[in-house]
Amino acid sequence: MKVTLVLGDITEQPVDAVVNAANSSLLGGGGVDGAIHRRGGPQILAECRELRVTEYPRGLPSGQAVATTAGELPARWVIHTVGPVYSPSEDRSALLASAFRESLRVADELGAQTVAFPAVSAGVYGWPIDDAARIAVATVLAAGSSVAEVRFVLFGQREYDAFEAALADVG
Ligand code: AR6
Repeated sequence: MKVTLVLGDITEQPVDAVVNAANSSLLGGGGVDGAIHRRGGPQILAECRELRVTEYPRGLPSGQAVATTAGELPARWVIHTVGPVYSPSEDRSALLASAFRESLRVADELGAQTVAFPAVSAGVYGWPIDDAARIAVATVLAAGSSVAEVRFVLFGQREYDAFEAALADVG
């Protein structure tokens, strides 16, 4: 698996699957979630509503992932995952790792070759970026996925630098 870094907007990435840092409701929100629904159009939300009626009546639990169409995005699928809210008093890093691992498991099921990830949990959910980057990079490299390219799409230079350092650390 090749891991690449891009400074930019994940909604502009021509990849097989874009990962969304969603919340358990699957019904949209701010940050990257808001951007994906805005740029992807109403088809994504319609499928999310359907998932709430069928598979996830109580919402998608933290650490899990599920796919929908990508609507009007230049991708085939959106893989919605829910990262944990950062807690300074409780170690939730296993849930953050699970969000990346489960997203790749869904990508493998779909047959996706290229997958773009944002820095899940590192925005509204408050995860310190250096630690979030370390967990993200280590988890995708250890996942044993058939995905050919994982592209981390970072929205700011600080996030990009953190991922670059995390990637350098693993050699
Ligand atoms: N492309 C790439 N990265 C982005 C984009 C974009 N268009 N927009 C924001 N980011 P966040 P979370 C970065 O808050 O912390 C939502 O309301 C952002 O700078 O989107 O997992 C959901 O509905 C940050 O580095 O996700 C949930 O309620 C990273 O994406 C909650 O936020 C993640 O920030 C999830 O919080």
